Amino acid sequence: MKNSLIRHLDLLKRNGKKALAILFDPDKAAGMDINGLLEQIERYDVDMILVGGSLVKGNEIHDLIADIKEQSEKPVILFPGSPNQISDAADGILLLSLISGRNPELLIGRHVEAAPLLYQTDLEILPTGYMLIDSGAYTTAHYVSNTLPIPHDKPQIAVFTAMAGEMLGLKLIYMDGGSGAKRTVSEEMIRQVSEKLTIPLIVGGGIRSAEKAREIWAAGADIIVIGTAMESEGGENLIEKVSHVKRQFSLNGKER
Ligand code: 1GP
Repeated sequence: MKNSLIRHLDLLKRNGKKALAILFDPDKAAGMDINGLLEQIERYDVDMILVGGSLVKGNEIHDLIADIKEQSEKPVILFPGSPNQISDAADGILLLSLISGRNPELLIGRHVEAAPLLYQTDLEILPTGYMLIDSGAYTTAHYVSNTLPIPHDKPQIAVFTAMAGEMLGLKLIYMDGGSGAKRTVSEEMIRQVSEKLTIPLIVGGGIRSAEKAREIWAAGADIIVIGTAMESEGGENLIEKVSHVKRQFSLNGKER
């Protein structure tokens, strides 16, 4: 089984380096300047492209990945809302178990459906403990998953949940305020969770500025995900600015 992406992310973490992921939701790609964004992604220090969303149809995913692959060498990783978003055109898949919720379908049910499909692909499987965190808005992810998010001001619940995920053998933890979150996961929650994890911590939801990216990385996130901010004008400049912040972390080592 492939493990080069996981190995790369582990190595970055061990060396105190940060990673940047840009998320494309195929549902919203029509109104976006994907070519312009891909130019910036190639030019600056983006580590990977995530593709997926809560409400995407299978063929949209496949077409978008084919377009990306024509223009970009970066690894493309599926961030699927459902098993119909599996595409062999990508390099890997975040196999998400929604460990913040108590919906058995999203803890293990969909994975059973997906397993025989994944077995036939060359995708690298990245087993990921996915945690939805209350972000001040009722997001599509909350609605579609039919689960309650972890309260924004209860870091200890997040810590214990993430620890359980790592103890179960998951390779990544992803704390997500949901797409377009009004507020990001708190620095305090990120700090407490990252202190207890040895596996890489991904944080996403509501990151719309280089300063916010810096705060989230400094609090202890290893990988940040930016999606919605790419849908508005200025997304291309944001890639340049955030990539500059990321480089500073690499030069300075751990900034915490
Ligand atoms: C959503 O974490 C991702 O699942 C990215 O969030 O779209 O708010 O950047 P945004």
